[in-house]
Amino acid sequence: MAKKTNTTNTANNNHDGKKLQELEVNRESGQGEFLTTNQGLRINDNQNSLKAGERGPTLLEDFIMREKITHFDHERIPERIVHARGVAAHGYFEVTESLKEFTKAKFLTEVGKKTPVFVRFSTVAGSRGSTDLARDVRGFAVKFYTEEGNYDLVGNNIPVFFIQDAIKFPDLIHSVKPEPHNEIPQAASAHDTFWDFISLMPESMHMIMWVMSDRAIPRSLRMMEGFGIHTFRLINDEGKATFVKFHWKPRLGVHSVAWNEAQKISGFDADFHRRDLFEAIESGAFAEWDFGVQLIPEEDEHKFDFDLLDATKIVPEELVPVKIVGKLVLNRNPDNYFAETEQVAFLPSNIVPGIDFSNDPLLQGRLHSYLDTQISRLGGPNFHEIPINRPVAPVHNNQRDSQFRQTINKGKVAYEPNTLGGGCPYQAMIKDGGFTSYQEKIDGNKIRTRSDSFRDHFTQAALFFNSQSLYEQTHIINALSFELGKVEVESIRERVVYILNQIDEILARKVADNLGISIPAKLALPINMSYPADADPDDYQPIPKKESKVKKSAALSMANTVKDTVKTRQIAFLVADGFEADDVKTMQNALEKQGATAKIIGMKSKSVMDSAGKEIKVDHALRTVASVLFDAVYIPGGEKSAAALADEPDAIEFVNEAFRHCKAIAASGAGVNFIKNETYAGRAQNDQAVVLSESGETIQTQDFIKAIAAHRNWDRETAHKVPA
Ligand code: HDE
Repeated sequence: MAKKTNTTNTANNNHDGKKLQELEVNRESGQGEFLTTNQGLRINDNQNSLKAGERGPTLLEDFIMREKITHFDHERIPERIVHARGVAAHGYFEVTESLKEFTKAKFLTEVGKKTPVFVRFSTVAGSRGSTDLARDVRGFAVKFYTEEGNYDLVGNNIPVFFIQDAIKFPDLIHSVKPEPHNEIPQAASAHDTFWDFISLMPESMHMIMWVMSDRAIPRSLRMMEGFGIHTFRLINDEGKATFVKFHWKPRLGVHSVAWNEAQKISGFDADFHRRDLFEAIESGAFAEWDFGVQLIPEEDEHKFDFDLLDATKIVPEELVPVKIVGKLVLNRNPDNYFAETEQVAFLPSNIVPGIDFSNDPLLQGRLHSYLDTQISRLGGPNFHEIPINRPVAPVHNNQRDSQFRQTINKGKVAYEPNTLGGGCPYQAMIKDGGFTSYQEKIDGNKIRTRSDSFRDHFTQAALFFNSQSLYEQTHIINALSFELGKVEVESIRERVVYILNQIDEILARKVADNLGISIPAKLALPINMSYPADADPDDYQPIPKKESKVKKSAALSMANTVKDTVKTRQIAFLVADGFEADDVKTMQNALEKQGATAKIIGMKSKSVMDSAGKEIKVDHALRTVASVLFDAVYIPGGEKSAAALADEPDAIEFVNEAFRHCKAIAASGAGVNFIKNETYAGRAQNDQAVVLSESGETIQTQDFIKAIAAHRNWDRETAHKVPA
């Protein structure tokens, strides 16, 4: 019997043709094995503690019970300070175009080369058990297990950040976390302390535009972009550097849910994103992204009207296009959430030869923070030995001891230089892959200040807002009105509205109107409180927004995303006894041919009867689900079924809610009567996402598929008022 069992999932070949799993030695299923203590002693009775007599007290001697309970007592480890709520998957990165001209990093230079990866997605503010659908930034952290060592690209789904300097990070996070006196609210930025901080931090405004947009409520983690955010450097064989920004572009497009929907999903299924990723991978629908780079020659560093080192800025794709050079495929779920997803440790300081940092002051602080935080979270400096964190590249050095040391280092030599160990392990020359830092020339005063080139806080915030479609702008206004509406202190709202007015007057006016206030003409407080005590505040005032070289950037609007696929979309088929079996078959076949999934929702949990009296298994009972968990809804024909749905308030609400959330709705035969007589969708006119095929007509499967692929018919929001 094999002691260790490997997973049987899709193989991930790394550069040497070895499987990642082969390098992970600690996988264990217990399948076919005896139950033992942690010392390997076989256990004979796991049901009863050792007692003095049948009804007597339990004995201290019961080392088996004590070992089991002691281990249990210590099962929890501290959750991450931020990004505590996460989900992850294994996969691979494949080079599709060589970057050899720009970098010597081996995992980026050979077309076709595959590097195993582990990717963790997360929300930022909430605790480990919080809802997936919080309005929040999503973490997008990728660990590449390269032959030259682990490379971690620890990014987000939003390409900019709230602050420009790492020293402010603890303040930002303290402001967004639940307020310390009552620990309310969980996983939400809609409260006083967050907006108080933001109102005094005008540099956050570009990020605020993104976080108040639908980007912060993704439909799926598989349908969001990822960004490295900071400017990094690529270094080639000749030692020449090129600035680079990293991008992940989802092959299914960038899609989001509606805010009203997000709030309801949080109630119906707080694990919505986690489940979606897990189920997609289990079903073989692997998550895929294109990997892109924006390359900027060192000589062009000062060519832009913003600073490349400022993490509150993007490089518009109109100025520097994104070049696609690779793809990411997530194809294997972890075997164990704790051992892999929880214990994985990402460090922006994990780099390989061919990649280097820039002087972005946010990045520089991160290079310290991530290593530091793992020491308390994972209990000491040996966390790199945890299987999920181990590089596939061999590790040899003179570091020794500390908590949870796993490696049994041989010999008496733990220092360098040495002769007793033959000088080993020895330093690597550059030709042998030895890492050297890019020799950037620095000549400056040691000084606590920020470059003037970091002072423009509003130009790109305005660029983002102007690049949005009308419905996206409305969603931003609504989100700001929701968040500020939850703020209790009037002066905080006023300060934020004042700053919004620096970005766009209509935006500020609409938010102010929703709040029932007017835009303040000036602020009682200076808008940036974060200048040093003895500095001249004027030197720290943000400058008014400038005329941007790029007026609108298509890449910033989700309206321009991929809209020609229904792959992995979940379609609810709402049925009751007597539904028309042929309708269901026709629609199901058409959808499944395109990679969507039909889910039969019946009145009862087990099964439902079709028009021919045949019993069909249901996927869900209506009472356990809601329309917010699906992408679209279809009502097949069948008089009896349609009549039963008309009698069921949950069925009517299901369709009304899908309609309100601008989803595609289709019906055929008697199902059309149900839609027309009982739901708001029946009143819709010229709505291409309501596809009705009357009795006797051919079912318009292709129109329905097109409407689902378009994701939502957002125009409905202005055309109809639906109280769902
Ligand atoms: Fe993080 N961040 N961060 N962050 N961050 C952490 O590290 C920190 C920032 C990001 O799935 C922590 O291992 C500082 C930007 C992700 O495990 C901590 C600053 C970006 C994850 C930390 C930032 C990120 C983290 C908490 C300001 C996008 C989750 C646990 C300088 C580029 C990784 C941990 C995972 C996690 C510090 C800002 C992304 C405390 C000091 C900007 C995706 O070390």
